[in-house]
Amino acid sequence: MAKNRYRFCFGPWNISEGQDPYGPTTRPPQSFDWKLDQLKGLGFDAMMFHDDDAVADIDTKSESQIHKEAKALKKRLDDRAIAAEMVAPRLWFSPMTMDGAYTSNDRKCRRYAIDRSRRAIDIANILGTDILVLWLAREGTYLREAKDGRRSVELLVEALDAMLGHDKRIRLAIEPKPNEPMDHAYVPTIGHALAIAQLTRDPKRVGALIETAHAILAGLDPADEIDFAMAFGKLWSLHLNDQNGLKFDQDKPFGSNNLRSAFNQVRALERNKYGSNGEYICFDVHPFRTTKVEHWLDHLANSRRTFLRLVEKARSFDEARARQLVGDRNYQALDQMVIEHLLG
Ligand code: GLO
Ligand code: MG
Repeated sequence: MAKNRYRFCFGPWNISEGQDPYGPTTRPPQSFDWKLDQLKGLGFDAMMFHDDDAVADIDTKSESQIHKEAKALKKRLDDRAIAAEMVAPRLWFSPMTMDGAYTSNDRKCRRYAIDRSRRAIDIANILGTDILVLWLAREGTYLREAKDGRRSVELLVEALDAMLGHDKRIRLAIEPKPNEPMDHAYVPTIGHALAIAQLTRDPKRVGALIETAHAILAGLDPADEIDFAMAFGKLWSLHLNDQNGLKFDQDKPFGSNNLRSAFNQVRALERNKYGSNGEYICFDVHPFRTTKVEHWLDHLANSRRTFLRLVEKARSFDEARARQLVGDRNYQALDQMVIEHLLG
């Protein structure tokens, strides 16, 4: 496999138990330590953390207790030479985030969301990462009339400003998603994320995380989203996976549904030199509900393997020939050339 600069990560939630809205779990839960122990053997280097993956029951704990537990986790990570790629405040579980977090109509709930985000930043500091990921899960509406869209943008900016003010080094990576759980989300695309960044007190520290499935759900080409964010120097993390059309968020293995789209995402990463500033390739993938316990790491290993094979495909693609065909406007031949290359 190609020598490459890429480093990989996943989150503890990516070794999941198989529940869906219509049925219970199909695999028993695994301990966090077991998940950590699998990571290196699978060829991964880092782990992503929700704030409460790092410090369980975070809402019931004092600041000093949170710091103490985060430090203990940092030691366990160091002992295993595992990095923390990012921390993300989980702002969609608590009853306080039922109607949104930063854009809740209830001031007390908005305060809760900002306080919790500040604690997540403290955890990121302790774990040695300067990236706070913001998947704005419930920032949107179930029905249009429930919130004021203009006011919601202002509230989002206020919240981002509070986070930027809390820590001079933290970078905020917004993970856009157009829907689910909301009918419509306020930050559905990379363009929205980067536009909101411009309204904050420090636009340089507000960037983005692209997830393949989320781009597809927005009707966009994930490779174009990658090129767009990287043209601004703002792609700080990445959730590669796959998605079959406009339905619930599937988090399939990378390349599982559309190999050509996966190839184009890898080509975009290659031409933009993603990873050269230390960014990781994260796979936000889940095992199928049918997956047996003995196979439940395969979606991670397979995603990584497919990615590396596509790096080889991107590097062995005959660029000179492709340029010739582009020059000749022979897209018919270019199309077939890509297909033949992928078929090998
Ligand atoms: C869900 C998101 C979710 C986030 C994770 C990190 O659709 O992709 O998995 O990436 O919670 O914030
Ligand atoms: Mg994600």
